Amino acid sequence: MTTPHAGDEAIDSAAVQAFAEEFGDRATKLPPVAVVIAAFNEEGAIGPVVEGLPATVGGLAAAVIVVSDGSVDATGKEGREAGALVCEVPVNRGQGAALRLGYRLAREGGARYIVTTDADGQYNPAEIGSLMAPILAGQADFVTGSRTLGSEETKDPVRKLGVRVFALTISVLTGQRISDTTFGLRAMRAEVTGAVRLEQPQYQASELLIGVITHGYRVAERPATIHRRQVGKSKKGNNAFYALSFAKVVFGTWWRERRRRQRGAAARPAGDGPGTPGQLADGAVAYRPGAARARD
Ligand SMILES: Nc1nc2c(ncn2[C@@H]2O[C@H](COP(=O)(O)OP(=O)(O)OP(=O)(O)O)[C@@H](O)[C@H]2O)c(=O)[nH]1
Ligand SMILES: [Mg+2]
Repeated sequence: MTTPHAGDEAIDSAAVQAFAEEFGDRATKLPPVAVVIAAFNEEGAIGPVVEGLPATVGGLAAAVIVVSDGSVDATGKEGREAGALVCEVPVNRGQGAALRLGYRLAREGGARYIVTTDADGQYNPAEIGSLMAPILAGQADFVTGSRTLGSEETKDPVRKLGVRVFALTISVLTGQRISDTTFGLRAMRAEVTGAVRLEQPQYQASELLIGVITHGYRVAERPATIHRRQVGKSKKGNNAFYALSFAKVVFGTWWRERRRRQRGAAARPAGDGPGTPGQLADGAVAYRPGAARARD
């Protein structure tokens, strides 16, 4: 249940319509996999990223959807020239709002699976296959890459500590062991993005993750790599601001989802409990879907 606010809904609907008008069947008859990228002023970076994505994932054809909101450079042009379907939103709302719109375009266009990556070239497209594998094998609904299980180039100790602290916090709050909560390379069944409540305009990563876990979807992690940004600038803000904003989303979402589940439990017959953990091959952890998947 993605829930944009009233003004957002008008912006999203106009963008969806313009997207369909520009790309016709390419937008409305998507292949099974849609790679969704939020991009803001990523000229020089977005082209090579789109060109570097695989045409097929696990034997399934893939299309690329770039959502650029309020970019003032050639992000949109460069994305189109590289072969992406570009949705341009006139106002800048943030990465979370852009991803939410990208998920909607993917679902409404008929994609069955969604992969996310960033426009800044920090992720390795060759790792998409390993993230999709548990989903295609029917073992998971949502798979996130993990730098803790894989590797990272940053030397920033604050960032490194932050990744671990937030991983521990979300693991404790949700009961799902997770080692990286902000990794931008992810794969999921498309329906997951329509079931989880997504309101955060900017820092959506933990809202999506906590929502997916608390809905009882099967979550897994795979080792993955994060490189340093080579082109352009980070949009994240300084570490302290980011950490505070992120913490607010983590606790706010956890509390909201806890209340949703309590309301759901009160309305459900006994014995209809939450998901239970299971173990996947390669040490990845998955949760089995349970009645916690109840929609609100
Ligand atoms: N459409 C859109 N995309 C955004 C916005 N802010 C960030 N992004 C995109 O989100 C992705 C991640 O942004 P980054 O600034 O690289 O943030 P990050 O990777 O979390 O942080 P760094 O490690 O500092 O790079 C990139 O593809 C950005 O272009 C936004 O307001 N709108
Ligand atoms: Mg980045």
